[in-house]
Amino acid sequence: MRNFKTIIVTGGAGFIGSNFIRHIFEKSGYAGNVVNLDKLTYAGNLMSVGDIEKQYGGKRYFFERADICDFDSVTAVLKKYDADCVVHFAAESHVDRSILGPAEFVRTNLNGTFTMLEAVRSMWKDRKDVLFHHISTDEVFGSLGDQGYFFEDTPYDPRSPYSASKAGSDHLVMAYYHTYGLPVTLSNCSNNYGPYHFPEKLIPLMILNLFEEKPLPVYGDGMNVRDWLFVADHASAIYRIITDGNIGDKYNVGGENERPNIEVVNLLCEVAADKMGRPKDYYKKLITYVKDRPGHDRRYAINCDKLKKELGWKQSVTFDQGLALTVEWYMNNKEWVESVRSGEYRKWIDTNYDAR
Ligand code: NAD
Ligand code: TDX
Repeated sequence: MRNFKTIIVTGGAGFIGSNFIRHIFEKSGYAGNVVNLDKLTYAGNLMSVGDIEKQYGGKRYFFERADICDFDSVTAVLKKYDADCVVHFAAESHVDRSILGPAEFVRTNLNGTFTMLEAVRSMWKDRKDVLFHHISTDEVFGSLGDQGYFFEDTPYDPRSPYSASKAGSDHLVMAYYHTYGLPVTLSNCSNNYGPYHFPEKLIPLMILNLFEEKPLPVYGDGMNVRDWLFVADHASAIYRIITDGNIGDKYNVGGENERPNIEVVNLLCEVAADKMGRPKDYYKKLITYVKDRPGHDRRYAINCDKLKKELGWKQSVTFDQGLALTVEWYMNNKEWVESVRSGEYRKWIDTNYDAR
């Protein structure tokens, strides 16, 4: 088992990064430091790590506002904290935004990952007691028909500007392993859901619209299939991989929980009705079929047997449990929701942290 002294988490103010930081402090037994390196784009919110800052800030948790595309800033942070591990989440993550504006995806996901790799290569040189872990997506494998699964060796076939930029970043990470001997691990994960999820993505968007009885926009025929994983389970998988995974290996992470979108939306309507004391089908009248996403991948399904067999990982919650926890979280965290929606937190950040 590898032990690290200081882990830099890029994108730690985002959805999965903040859940990962919480997992390592509260669940993993990790005894070292964590540096959250985040540019705080529209998707980054320090409220998502407010509890961690309060408990560990200045002792074992540190925040650095920096852009992963800025070599000097990233190198300065690596040096300042003498980091021996990077867990790289920072990215532009929303497929619809990548269709409207691909340039930022190429800049952040491709150039940003390249810059991170160059920074660790220049700082770490030939050290072998270090690790660069790259977070990627199942979307790099393309779109499945009714049958079959994505395995670690499934050929890449990305279809959206988002998945193409993630695919390119994966190739760069593996190239640095093969060419320069940089110790790396890489994980490709399916759709996450849970607390702190930015409400542009399907599940939190539907939950917040449900609360306000607004239309629930379902793309196309609603039969596109995604494999849903509770975010805390993704966090535990990543910790397993960075401590025990084979250097140079890729690991698939999935929920083994395939659902057509319309089934997810129907389930959310039922969970919300239960929590709000409404009749079971009360919210279903809000479901509205809308124009499909261009190039909408039909089905994703992950085979994660390697992670389960080699590293003994497994999911901890069922989809019903995870959805109930998620709906409750959004009911009980109105302040976070309002800050994300109003942009108030951005004003606070801009007066409290200067961009480097
Ligand atoms: P997110 O959009 O919620 O968060 C991204 C974070 O990265 C934000 O805090 C943002 O401020 C930061 N960031 C963006 N550009 C930056 C830059 N140039 N420099 C520094 N920080 C920057 O994303 P997420 O859903 O938490 O996804 C995290 C990672 O996981 C991404 O790499 C994504 O591709 C991958 N992933 C996500 C899912 C999912 O279902 N959400 C599934 C598989 C893989
Ligand atoms: O309003 C909506 N209506 C709808 O039908 C939205 C936002 C989405 N959808 C559909 C599109 C997808 O089939 O729901 C499905 C899920 O959509 P998103 O939440 O946008 O996720 P997806 O495009 O599948 O990508 C997510 O999982 C893989 C993350 O955003 C990526 O970062 C991750 O790599």
